Amino acid sequence: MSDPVRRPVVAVLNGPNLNLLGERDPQAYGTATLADIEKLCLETGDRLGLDIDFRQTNHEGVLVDAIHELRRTAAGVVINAAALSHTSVSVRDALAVVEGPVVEVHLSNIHRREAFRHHSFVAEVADGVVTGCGARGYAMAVEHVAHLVAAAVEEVAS
Ligand code: DHK
Repeated sequence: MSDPVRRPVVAVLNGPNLNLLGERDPQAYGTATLADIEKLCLETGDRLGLDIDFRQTNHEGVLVDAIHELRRTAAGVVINAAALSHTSVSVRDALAVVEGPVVEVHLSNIHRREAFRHHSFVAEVADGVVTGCGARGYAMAVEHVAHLVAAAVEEVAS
């Protein structure tokens, strides 16, 4: 029996309160649940030949630990740190040591909302930011990570 071919893993990390998507402020966040978004990411990953490691936590330290765990093994990271995007230097510093590309995603357009949401510590260390595209933004972020990973592989090969 041959070994199954291992596909690159893209981590999709979600911060506080995103477990309540679907019921929480649908005007801002839409009606898709986190399970719907996970399904979308898995489908996008399948299409691109990637495995998706999809996680959510309400705890800053748990998010930092997850980033440390994945920093070398994940081909790239998509992250919606939610409220921690605007407050957490520790999440920012953890992301700074991730070896692969990092793409930040927000469901809502954070620049069209309250002033305290306009700055993101995550954006400072991200290779790209998708904001205001709703659940579809996650698929766009996974696609962009896949593009950056493929570009890096090509550069090494050339
Ligand atoms: C999600 C949250 O929970 C907010 O705290 C951020 C982000 C925006 C989003 O749009 O996905 O400000």
